[in-house]
Amino acid sequence: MDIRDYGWDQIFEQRWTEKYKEPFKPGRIVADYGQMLRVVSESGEHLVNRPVKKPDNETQPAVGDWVALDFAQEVPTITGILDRKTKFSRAAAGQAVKEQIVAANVDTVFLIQSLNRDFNMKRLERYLIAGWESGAMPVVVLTKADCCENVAEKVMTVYDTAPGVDVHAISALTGQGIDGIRTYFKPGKTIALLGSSGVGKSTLANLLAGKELLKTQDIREDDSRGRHTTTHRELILLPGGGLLLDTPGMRALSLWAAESGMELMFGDIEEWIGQCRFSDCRHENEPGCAVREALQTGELELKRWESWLKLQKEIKHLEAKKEGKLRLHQKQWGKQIAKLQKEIYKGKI
Ligand SMILES: Nc1nc2c(ncn2[C@@H]2O[C@H](COP(=O)(O)OP(=O)(O)OP(=O)(O)O)[C@@H](O)[C@H]2O)c(=O)[nH]1
Ligand SMILES: [Zn+2]
Repeated sequence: MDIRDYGWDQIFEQRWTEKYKEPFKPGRIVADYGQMLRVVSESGEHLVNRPVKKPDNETQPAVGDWVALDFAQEVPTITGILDRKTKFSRAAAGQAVKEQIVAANVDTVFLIQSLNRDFNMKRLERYLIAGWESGAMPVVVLTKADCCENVAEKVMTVYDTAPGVDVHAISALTGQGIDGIRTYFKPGKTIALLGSSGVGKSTLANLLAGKELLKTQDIREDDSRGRHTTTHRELILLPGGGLLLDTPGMRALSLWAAESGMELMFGDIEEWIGQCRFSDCRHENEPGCAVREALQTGELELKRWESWLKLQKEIKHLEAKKEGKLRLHQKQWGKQIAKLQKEIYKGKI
């Protein structure tokens, strides 16, 4: 097996030589089954255990990661993770303040939305922010073009919101736009399919692979989404070269990090804000507010401004949650140290 087909390149080679040597071997995680991970290395495919999480290291391996495999054991084990080139993350569902890495070391992220009733610019905006943030190149793929009367109009709307991003309207049914999609798959390049459940990720994956990879279910009569069918993440080597990562449909994309994504998506707004007379301008009715002015002249669209406000609120909330977690950690540490000091003082240690 040539690991270069799986995306191994000079950058990883360099990161590897800085950190590892024989008998360790590099391998790429191609599937995540929860407790078990499937890894490809030069000697083939291996099923390995998910490494035990250590308290001082929160980094958990994700599909797409390059890992160091120790073959000295009977069953190969993961001993380390190479620094990632890119990662597409979201905030994990539930109460815990936790990052969930959906895809690691991807070169391009297809942000997929269907052109039927599901089309939602607000949702696409969030995907674009997370897409830019990932470090990979975001590409918008609008599926089910056969179900839409005004494809060109919708494509233009996306172009307006995401200048500089490629937009493709496709149909798995008629084959429209599929050739354009194929151009992204080059040997060693990894592309992740990201989007809500039912947008047609698995259908597209099957089409690109030229065979049934994963089961898709027929759409239900009563809504425009498909059933949730893809259960695990899997990286697939395509026959013509290139790697495809189909991911399970996401119910909601809660942002995890957004700084550079916000800047790339809303750089103009940040510029307006910089021009307000008061540095603490709330952009409500202060004199010399450049944002209000831009809204009045129409240079800044109200819809975009409202999006920005809403996202900003969400990011502040997330930052506060992250900070709270950090403080809790510090508090717990503080308690342990105080206890230790007491014991030393009492001569117990
Ligand atoms: N009309 C039409 N239907 C499509 C197209 N692509 C996919 N579908 C249908 O949409 C439904 C959902 O497709 P899937 O490929 O399972 O969607 P998914 O994004 O993989 O869904 P999850 O696995 O739940 O994340 C299925 O019934 C497909 O047949 C298309 O281009 N046109
Ligand atoms: Zn202002």
